[in-house]
Amino acid sequence: MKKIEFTIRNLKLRLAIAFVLMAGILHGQYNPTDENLKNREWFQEAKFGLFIHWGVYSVLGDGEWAMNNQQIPISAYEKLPSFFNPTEYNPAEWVQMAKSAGMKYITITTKHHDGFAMFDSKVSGYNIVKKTPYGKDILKLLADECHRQGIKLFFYHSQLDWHHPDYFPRGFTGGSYTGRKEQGDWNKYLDYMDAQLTELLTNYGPVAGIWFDGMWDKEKADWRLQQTYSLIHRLQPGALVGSNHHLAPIEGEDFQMFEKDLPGHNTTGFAPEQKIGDLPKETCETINNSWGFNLKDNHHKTKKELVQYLVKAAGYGANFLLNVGPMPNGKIQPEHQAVLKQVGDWLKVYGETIYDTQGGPLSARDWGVMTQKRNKIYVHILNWQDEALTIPGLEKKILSAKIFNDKSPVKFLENEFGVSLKVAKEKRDEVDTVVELEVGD
Ligand code: FHN
Repeated sequence: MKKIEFTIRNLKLRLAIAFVLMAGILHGQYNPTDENLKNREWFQEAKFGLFIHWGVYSVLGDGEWAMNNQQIPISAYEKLPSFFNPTEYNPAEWVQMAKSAGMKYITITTKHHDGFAMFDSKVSGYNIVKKTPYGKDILKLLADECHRQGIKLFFYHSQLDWHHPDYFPRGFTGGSYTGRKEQGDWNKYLDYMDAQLTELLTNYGPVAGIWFDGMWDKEKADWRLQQTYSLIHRLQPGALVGSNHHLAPIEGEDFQMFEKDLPGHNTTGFAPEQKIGDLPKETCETINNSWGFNLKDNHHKTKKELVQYLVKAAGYGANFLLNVGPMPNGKIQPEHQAVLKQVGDWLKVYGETIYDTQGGPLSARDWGVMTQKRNKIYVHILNWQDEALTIPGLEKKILSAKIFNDKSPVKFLENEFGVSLKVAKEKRDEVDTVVELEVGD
Protein backbone atom coordinates (compact mmCIF):
# COMPACT_ATOMS: atom_id res chain seq x y z
CA MET A 1 0.00 0.00 0.00
CA LYS A 2 2.77 2.36 1.10
CA LYS A 3 4.63 1.57 -2.12
CA ILE A 4 1.61 2.55 -4.24
CA GLU A 5 1.21 5.83 -2.29
CA PHE A 6 4.90 6.57 -2.81
CA THR A 7 4.66 5.86 -6.55
CA ILE A 8 1.62 8.14 -6.89
CA ARG A 9 3.37 10.93 -4.95
CA ASN A 10 6.44 10.45 -7.09
CA LEU A 11 4.35 10.63 -10.25
CA LYS A 12 2.63 13.81 -9.05
CA LEU A 13 6.01 15.38 -8.34
CA ARG A 14 7.28 14.47 -11.80
CA LEU A 15 4.12 15.87 -13.39
CA ALA A 16 4.52 19.09 -11.41
CA ILE A 17 8.16 19.44 -12.53
CA ALA A 18 7.20 18.71 -16.13
CA PHE A 19 4.42 21.31 -15.86
CA VAL A 20 6.81 23.97 -14.54
CA LEU A 21 9.33 23.18 -17.29
CA MET A 22 6.63 23.25 -19.99
CA ALA A 23 5.28 26.54 -18.66
CA GLY A 24 8.82 27.90 -18.77
CA ILE A 25 9.29 26.77 -22.35
CA LEU A 26 5.90 28.15 -23.40
CA HIS A 27 6.76 31.49 -21.83
CA GLY A 28 10.14 31.44 -23.52
CA GLN A 29 11.87 31.07 -20.15
CA TYR A 30 15.49 30.12 -20.55
CA ASN A 31 16.98 27.43 -18.31
CA PRO A 32 20.74 27.31 -18.83
CA THR A 33 22.26 23.83 -18.76
CA ASP A 34 24.78 22.79 -16.09
CA GLU A 35 27.50 23.05 -18.72
CA ASN A 36 26.44 26.60 -19.49
CA LEU A 37 26.44 27.55 -15.80
CA LYS A 38 29.90 26.05 -15.39
CA ASN A 39 31.11 28.06 -18.37
CA ARG A 40 29.67 31.22 -16.84
CA GLU A 41 31.75 30.53 -13.74
CA TRP A 42 34.84 29.95 -15.86
CA PHE A 43 34.14 33.19 -17.72
CA GLN A 44 33.79 35.17 -14.52
CA GLU A 45 37.13 33.87 -13.32
CA ALA A 46 38.97 34.37 -16.64
CA LYS A 47 39.11 38.19 -16.34
CA PHE A 48 41.14 38.95 -19.49
CA GLY A 49 40.46 38.25 -23.16
CA LEU A 50 41.71 39.31 -26.60
CA PHE A 51 39.23 40.99 -28.93
CA ILE A 52 40.11 40.86 -32.64
CA HIS A 53 38.46 43.05 -35.29
CA TRP A 54 39.63 41.79 -38.65
CA GLY A 55 38.02 42.12 -42.03
CA VAL A 56 38.68 43.16 -45.63
CA TYR A 57 38.35 46.78 -44.43
CA SER A 58 41.85 46.43 -42.94
CA VAL A 59 43.16 46.94 -46.51
CA LEU A 60 41.95 50.57 -46.34
CA GLY A 61 43.67 51.17 -42.97
CA ASP A 62 40.73 53.29 -41.86
CA GLY A 63 38.93 51.18 -39.28
CA GLU A 64 35.99 48.80 -39.57
CA TRP A 65 33.45 51.56 -40.27
CA ALA A 66 35.29 52.68 -43.46
CA MET A 67 32.44 51.61 -45.74
CA ASN A 68 29.89 53.74 -43.91
CA ASN A 69 32.19 56.63 -42.95
CA GLN A 70 33.54 57.03 -46.49
CA GLN A 71 30.10 56.28 -47.98
CA ILE A 72 31.46 53.55 -50.24
CA PRO A 73 28.70 51.96 -52.36
CA ILE A 74 28.43 48.17 -52.29
CA SER A 75 29.51 47.91 -55.94
CA ALA A 76 32.85 49.59 -55.06
CA TYR A 77 33.31 47.94 -51.65
CA GLU A 78 32.90 44.53 -53.28
CA LYS A 79 36.27 45.12 -54.97
CA LEU A 80 38.04 45.19 -51.62
CA PRO A 81 38.13 41.41 -50.97
CA SER A 82 40.29 40.94 -54.07
CA PHE A 83 43.07 42.97 -52.33
CA PHE A 84 42.89 40.99 -49.09
CA ASN A 85 45.73 38.50 -49.01
CA PRO A 86 47.09 38.05 -45.48
CA THR A 87 49.99 35.82 -46.42
CA GLU A 88 51.69 36.43 -43.07
CA TYR A 89 48.69 35.31 -41.02
CA ASN A 90 49.90 32.85 -38.42
CA PRO A 91 47.17 31.90 -35.94
CA ALA A 92 49.64 30.02 -33.75
CA GLU A 93 51.47 33.33 -33.18
CA TRP A 94 48.23 35.13 -32.35
CA VAL A 95 47.24 32.53 -29.80
CA GLN A 96 50.73 32.51 -28.33
CA MET A 97 50.64 36.31 -28.08
CA ALA A 98 47.27 36.21 -26.28
CA LYS A 99 48.47 33.56 -23.87
CA SER A 100 51.66 35.35 -22.98
CA ALA A 101 49.63 38.51 -22.37
CA GLY A 102 47.79 36.50 -19.71
CA MET A 103 44.58 36.35 -21.72
CA LYS A 104 42.26 33.39 -21.23
CA TYR A 105 40.06 33.68 -24.31
CA ILE A 106 39.79 35.23 -27.76
CA THR A 107 36.76 36.89 -29.36
CA ILE A 108 37.02 37.42 -33.12
CA THR A 109 34.77 39.11 -35.67
CA THR A 110 33.19 36.51 -37.96
CA LYS A 111 31.17 39.14 -39.82
CA HIS A 112 31.22 42.86 -39.10
CA HIS A 113 28.69 45.49 -40.22
CA ASP A 114 30.09 45.38 -43.80
CA GLY A 115 28.42 41.95 -44.12
CA PHE A 116 31.55 40.15 -45.32
CA ALA A 117 31.93 36.65 -43.83
CA MET A 118 35.47 35.96 -42.63
CA PHE A 119 34.65 32.24 -42.78
CA ASP A 120 33.64 29.63 -45.32
CA SER A 121 29.92 30.34 -45.50
CA LYS A 122 27.81 28.17 -47.77
CA VAL A 123 24.80 30.46 -47.47
CA SER A 124 26.62 33.49 -48.88
CA GLY A 125 29.24 33.79 -51.58
CA TYR A 126 30.36 37.06 -49.94
CA ASN A 127 33.07 35.33 -47.94
CA ILE A 128 36.80 35.04 -47.50
CA VAL A 129 37.15 31.68 -49.25
CA LYS A 130 35.22 32.67 -52.35
CA LYS A 131 36.22 36.31 -52.78
CA THR A 132 39.81 36.78 -51.67
CA PRO A 133 43.09 35.66 -53.27
CA TYR A 134 43.95 34.19 -49.87
CA GLY A 135 41.09 31.72 -50.29
CA LYS A 136 41.45 30.11 -46.84
CA ASP A 137 39.06 30.10 -43.91
CA ILE A 138 40.96 32.18 -41.34
CA LEU A 139 38.38 31.30 -38.71
CA LYS A 140 38.87 27.57 -39.10
CA LEU A 141 42.64 28.02 -38.86
CA LEU A 142 42.23 30.07 -35.69
CA ALA A 143 39.64 27.74 -34.14
CA ASP A 144 41.89 24.72 -34.73
CA GLU A 145 44.82 26.54 -33.20
CA CYS A 146 42.80 27.66 -30.17
CA HIS A 147 41.69 24.09 -29.58
CA ARG A 148 45.28 22.89 -29.97
CA GLN A 149 46.66 25.47 -27.54
CA GLY A 150 43.73 25.20 -25.10
CA ILE A 151 42.28 28.70 -25.22
CA LYS A 152 38.57 29.43 -25.61
CA LEU A 153 37.19 31.13 -28.70
CA PHE A 154 34.14 33.40 -28.91
CA PHE A 155 32.57 34.58 -32.17
CA TYR A 156 31.60 38.21 -32.63
CA HIS A 157 28.71 38.40 -35.10
CA SER A 158 27.18 41.60 -36.42
CA GLN A 159 23.41 41.56 -36.59
CA LEU A 160 23.62 44.81 -38.51
CA ASP A 161 24.48 44.27 -42.19
CA TRP A 162 25.30 47.03 -44.72
CA HIS A 163 25.47 44.56 -47.61
CA HIS A 164 22.55 42.17 -47.43
CA PRO A 165 19.55 43.22 -49.58
CA ASP A 166 17.03 41.92 -47.05
CA TYR A 167 18.37 44.02 -44.20
CA PHE A 168 15.27 46.16 -44.64
CA PRO A 169 13.76 48.45 -43.43
CA ARG A 170 17.22 49.94 -42.79
CA GLY A 171 18.49 51.23 -39.49
CA PHE A 172 20.21 54.54 -38.97
CA THR A 173 23.42 53.39 -40.69
CA GLY A 174 24.15 51.81 -44.09
CA GLY A 175 21.74 54.11 -45.90
CA SER A 176 21.18 55.02 -49.54
CA TYR A 177 24.90 55.36 -50.37
CA THR A 178 25.10 51.53 -50.41
CA GLY A 179 22.97 51.45 -53.57
CA ARG A 180 20.57 48.79 -52.30
CA LYS A 181 16.98 48.75 -53.48
CA GLU A 182 14.51 50.24 -51.04
CA GLN A 183 12.89 46.89 -50.41
CA GLY A 184 13.67 43.60 -48.70
CA ASP A 185 12.28 40.83 -46.56
CA TRP A 186 13.30 41.23 -42.89
CA ASN A 187 12.41 37.65 -41.95
CA LYS A 188 14.52 36.37 -44.82
CA TYR A 189 17.43 38.35 -43.43
CA LEU A 190 16.92 36.85 -39.98
CA ASP A 191 16.77 33.36 -41.53
CA TYR A 192 20.07 34.13 -43.25
CA MET A 193 21.62 35.24 -39.96
CA ASP A 194 20.43 32.06 -38.23
CA ALA A 195 21.85 30.01 -41.11
CA GLN A 196 25.28 31.64 -40.74
CA LEU A 197 25.16 31.15 -36.98
CA THR A 198 24.31 27.49 -37.57
CA GLU A 199 27.43 27.20 -39.72
CA LEU A 200 29.53 28.87 -37.05
CA LEU A 201 28.20 26.59 -34.33
CA THR A 202 28.52 23.43 -36.40
CA ASN A 203 31.78 23.64 -38.32
CA TYR A 204 34.28 25.08 -35.85
CA GLY A 205 34.24 22.72 -32.86
CA PRO A 206 33.29 23.93 -29.38
CA VAL A 207 32.51 27.66 -29.41
CA ALA A 208 32.82 29.50 -26.09
CA GLY A 209 30.13 32.00 -26.99
CA ILE A 210 28.48 34.34 -29.45
CA TRP A 211 29.12 38.08 -29.06
CA PHE A 212 26.35 39.97 -30.84
CA ASP A 213 26.58 43.55 -31.97
CA GLY A 214 24.43 45.91 -33.99
CA MET A 215 20.89 45.62 -32.63
CA TRP A 216 21.19 49.27 -31.68
CA ASP A 217 20.97 50.08 -35.42
CA LYS A 218 17.26 49.20 -35.38
CA GLU A 219 16.12 49.50 -31.79
CA LYS A 220 12.45 48.97 -32.52
CA ALA A 221 12.76 46.01 -34.88
CA ASP A 222 11.68 42.49 -33.99
CA TRP A 223 15.04 40.72 -33.99
CA ARG A 224 13.40 37.33 -33.24
CA LEU A 225 15.89 37.05 -30.43
CA GLN A 226 14.29 34.12 -28.64
CA GLN A 227 14.38 32.03 -31.81
CA THR A 228 18.03 32.86 -32.47
CA TYR A 229 19.10 32.44 -28.84
CA SER A 230 17.31 29.06 -28.59
CA LEU A 231 19.00 27.94 -31.79
CA ILE A 232 22.42 28.73 -30.29
CA HIS A 233 21.60 27.03 -27.00
CA ARG A 234 20.31 23.99 -28.86
CA LEU A 235 23.38 23.69 -31.11
CA GLN A 236 25.92 24.32 -28.35
CA PRO A 237 24.28 24.46 -24.92
CA GLY A 238 27.55 25.46 -23.28
CA ALA A 239 28.09 28.51 -25.51
CA LEU A 240 27.57 31.83 -23.75
CA VAL A 241 25.36 34.40 -25.47
CA GLY A 242 25.96 38.11 -24.98
CA SER A 243 24.89 41.18 -26.91
CA ASN A 244 26.26 44.67 -27.18
CA HIS A 245 22.77 46.19 -27.26
CA HIS A 246 23.65 48.63 -24.47
CA LEU A 247 20.62 47.50 -22.44
CA ALA A 248 20.01 45.31 -19.39
CA PRO A 249 20.43 41.58 -20.17
CA ILE A 250 17.62 40.01 -22.19
CA GLU A 251 16.16 36.51 -21.61
CA GLY A 252 18.46 33.91 -23.15
CA GLU A 253 21.71 35.83 -22.59
CA ASP A 254 24.48 34.43 -20.41
CA PHE A 255 26.72 37.45 -19.87
CA GLN A 256 26.46 41.21 -19.98
CA MET A 257 28.82 43.49 -21.80
CA PHE A 258 29.79 47.13 -21.52
CA GLU A 259 31.50 48.97 -24.34
CA LYS A 260 34.42 51.31 -23.62
CA ASP A 261 33.07 51.82 -20.10
CA LEU A 262 33.21 50.20 -16.71
CA PRO A 263 29.86 48.80 -15.55
CA GLY A 264 27.48 51.55 -14.56
CA HIS A 265 29.46 54.35 -16.19
CA ASN A 266 28.27 55.91 -19.38
CA THR A 267 31.10 58.18 -20.42
CA THR A 268 30.57 57.21 -24.09
CA GLY A 269 26.88 58.07 -24.06
CA PHE A 270 26.16 54.71 -25.77
CA ALA A 271 24.23 53.29 -22.88
CA PRO A 272 22.14 55.83 -20.99
CA GLU A 273 19.64 53.21 -19.93
CA GLN A 274 21.89 50.23 -19.37
CA LYS A 275 21.01 48.56 -16.07
CA ILE A 276 23.49 46.18 -14.49
CA GLY A 277 22.12 42.65 -14.19
CA ASP A 278 23.31 39.59 -12.28
CA LEU A 279 25.09 37.86 -15.16
CA PRO A 280 28.89 37.72 -15.52
CA LYS A 281 30.20 41.00 -16.90
CA GLU A 282 32.71 42.06 -19.50
CA THR A 283 33.94 45.44 -20.68
CA CYS A 284 35.70 45.91 -24.01
CA GLU A 285 38.19 48.60 -24.99
CA THR A 286 40.58 49.39 -27.84
CA ILE A 287 44.38 49.23 -27.57
CA ASN A 288 44.62 52.55 -29.46
CA ASN A 289 41.51 54.47 -30.50
CA SER A 290 40.31 52.06 -33.22
CA TRP A 291 38.75 48.61 -33.39
CA GLY A 292 39.74 47.73 -36.96
CA PHE A 293 43.27 48.44 -38.25
CA ASN A 294 43.80 52.18 -38.61
CA LEU A 295 46.99 53.34 -40.25
CA LYS A 296 46.88 56.85 -38.79
CA ASP A 297 45.89 55.99 -35.24
CA ASN A 298 48.92 56.23 -33.01
CA HIS A 299 47.13 56.79 -29.71
CA HIS A 300 48.53 53.56 -28.37
CA LYS A 301 47.66 52.92 -24.75
CA THR A 302 50.55 52.39 -22.36
CA LYS A 303 51.17 49.43 -20.08
CA LYS A 304 50.05 51.58 -17.14
CA GLU A 305 46.75 52.49 -18.82
CA LEU A 306 46.01 48.91 -19.82
CA VAL A 307 46.95 47.36 -16.48
CA GLN A 308 44.91 49.97 -14.63
CA TYR A 309 41.89 49.29 -16.85
CA LEU A 310 42.21 45.56 -16.23
CA VAL A 311 42.50 46.14 -12.49
CA LYS A 312 39.51 48.50 -12.42
CA ALA A 313 37.41 46.05 -14.42
CA ALA A 314 38.31 43.32 -11.92
CA GLY A 315 37.35 45.71 -9.11
CA TYR A 316 33.91 45.87 -10.72
CA GLY A 317 33.86 42.07 -11.03
CA ALA A 318 34.12 42.37 -14.82
CA ASN A 319 36.37 40.87 -17.48
CA PHE A 320 38.46 43.09 -19.71
CA LEU A 321 38.25 42.28 -23.43
CA LEU A 322 41.11 44.19 -25.04
CA ASN A 323 40.97 44.73 -28.78
CA VAL A 324 43.60 44.63 -31.52
CA GLY A 325 42.96 45.21 -35.23
CA PRO A 326 45.35 43.05 -37.26
CA MET A 327 46.92 44.52 -40.40
CA PRO A 328 45.89 43.31 -43.88
CA ASN A 329 49.03 41.15 -44.08
CA GLY A 330 47.84 39.15 -41.06
CA LYS A 331 50.29 40.58 -38.54
CA ILE A 332 49.41 42.39 -35.35
CA GLN A 333 51.08 45.79 -35.03
CA PRO A 334 54.47 45.40 -33.31
CA GLU A 335 53.73 48.20 -30.82
CA HIS A 336 50.61 46.33 -29.74
CA GLN A 337 52.47 43.06 -29.42
CA ALA A 338 55.08 44.80 -27.27
CA VAL A 339 52.63 46.36 -24.81
CA LEU A 340 50.64 43.12 -24.54
CA LYS A 341 53.84 41.38 -23.52
CA GLN A 342 54.35 44.00 -20.78
CA VAL A 343 50.82 43.45 -19.47
CA GLY A 344 51.49 39.70 -19.49
CA ASP A 345 54.66 40.22 -17.46
CA TRP A 346 52.71 42.26 -14.92
CA LEU A 347 50.10 39.50 -14.69
CA LYS A 348 52.80 36.89 -14.10
CA VAL A 349 53.49 38.67 -10.81
CA TYR A 350 50.02 39.98 -9.91
CA GLY A 351 47.73 37.41 -11.56
CA GLU A 352 46.67 36.02 -8.18
CA THR A 353 45.08 39.41 -7.36
CA ILE A 354 43.05 39.44 -10.61
CA TYR A 355 42.10 35.95 -11.86
CA ASP A 356 39.34 34.11 -10.05
CA THR A 357 38.61 37.11 -7.83
CA GLN A 358 35.43 38.99 -7.08
CA GLY A 359 35.15 42.76 -7.00
CA GLY A 360 34.99 44.52 -3.62
CA PRO A 361 34.22 44.31 -0.75
CA LEU A 362 34.24 48.08 -1.22
CA SER A 363 33.12 49.50 -4.56
CA ALA A 364 35.56 51.51 -6.71
CA ARG A 365 36.99 54.71 -5.27
CA ASP A 366 39.03 57.57 -6.74
CA TRP A 367 42.19 55.99 -5.32
CA GLY A 368 41.55 52.55 -6.87
CA VAL A 369 39.64 49.33 -6.37
CA MET A 370 39.58 46.12 -4.35
CA THR A 371 39.44 42.50 -5.39
CA GLN A 372 38.91 39.53 -3.09
CA LYS A 373 39.34 35.80 -2.96
CA ARG A 374 38.71 33.51 0.03
CA ASN A 375 40.45 35.05 3.11
CA LYS A 376 42.36 37.67 1.08
CA ILE A 377 41.45 41.20 0.08
CA TYR A 378 43.69 42.91 -2.47
CA VAL A 379 43.74 46.67 -2.22
CA HIS A 380 44.81 48.08 -5.59
CA ILE A 381 45.99 51.63 -5.06
CA LEU A 382 46.18 53.19 -8.52
CA ASN A 383 46.33 56.74 -7.45
CA TRP A 384 48.16 57.71 -4.24
CA GLN A 385 46.70 60.87 -2.82
CA ASP A 386 47.78 61.09 0.82
CA GLU A 387 50.34 59.67 3.21
CA ALA A 388 47.84 57.12 4.48
CA LEU A 389 44.73 55.56 3.03
CA THR A 390 41.64 54.92 5.16
CA ILE A 391 39.24 52.23 4.05
CA PRO A 392 35.89 52.29 5.83
CA GLY A 393 33.93 49.36 7.27
CA LEU A 394 35.35 46.11 5.89
CA GLU A 395 33.44 44.22 8.60
CA LYS A 396 36.22 41.67 8.91
CA LYS A 397 39.15 41.46 11.30
CA ILE A 398 42.43 42.17 9.58
CA LEU A 399 45.07 39.62 10.50
CA SER A 400 47.91 41.02 8.42
CA ALA A 401 48.71 43.59 5.72
CA LYS A 402 51.57 43.13 3.26
CA ILE A 403 52.89 44.57 0.03
CA PHE A 404 51.75 41.87 -2.38
CA ASN A 405 54.88 41.35 -4.45
CA ASP A 406 57.55 41.18 -1.73
CA LYS A 407 55.36 40.36 1.28
CA SER A 408 56.93 43.17 3.30
CA PRO A 409 54.65 44.30 6.15
CA VAL A 410 52.41 47.34 5.77
CA LYS A 411 51.56 49.40 8.85
CA PHE A 412 47.86 49.36 9.54
CA LEU A 413 45.57 50.75 12.17
CA GLU A 414 42.01 49.60 12.81
CA ASN A 415 39.51 51.76 14.61
CA GLU A 416 35.82 52.62 14.45
CA PHE A 417 36.40 54.54 11.19
CA GLY A 418 37.84 51.56 9.35
CA VAL A 419 41.42 50.57 8.60
CA SER A 420 44.21 52.97 7.70
CA LEU A 421 47.15 51.74 5.63
CA LYS A 422 50.52 53.43 5.42
CA VAL A 423 52.84 52.39 2.62
CA ALA A 424 56.40 53.70 2.58
CA LYS A 425 57.15 55.86 -0.49
CA GLU A 426 59.74 53.45 -1.84
CA LYS A 427 57.18 50.64 -1.78
CA ARG A 428 54.67 52.49 -3.91
CA ASP A 429 54.28 51.49 -7.51
CA GLU A 430 53.12 54.02 -10.08
CA VAL A 431 51.12 51.35 -11.96
CA ASP A 432 49.42 49.64 -9.03
CA THR A 433 50.45 49.33 -5.39
CA VAL A 434 48.83 46.14 -4.23
CA VAL A 435 48.34 45.62 -0.51
CA GLU A 436 47.28 42.12 0.49
CA LEU A 437 45.05 41.95 3.54
CA GLU A 438 44.57 38.65 5.26
CA VAL A 439 41.21 38.69 6.99
CA GLY A 440 39.51 36.57 9.62
CA ASP A 441 35.76 36.01 9.93
O1 FHN B 1 29.99 49.52 -34.37
C1 FHN B 1 30.68 48.61 -33.58
C2 FHN B 1 32.16 48.87 -33.60
O2 FHN B 1 32.62 48.81 -34.90
C3 FHN B 1 32.84 47.82 -32.77
O3 FHN B 1 32.62 46.54 -33.29
C4 FHN B 1 32.33 47.90 -31.35
C5 FHN B 1 32.90 46.86 -30.43
O4 FHN B 1 32.29 46.94 -29.21
N1 FHN B 1 30.88 47.77 -31.31
C6 FHN B 1 30.10 48.60 -32.20
C7 FHN B 1 29.69 49.88 -31.64
O5 FHN B 1 28.80 49.73 -30.58
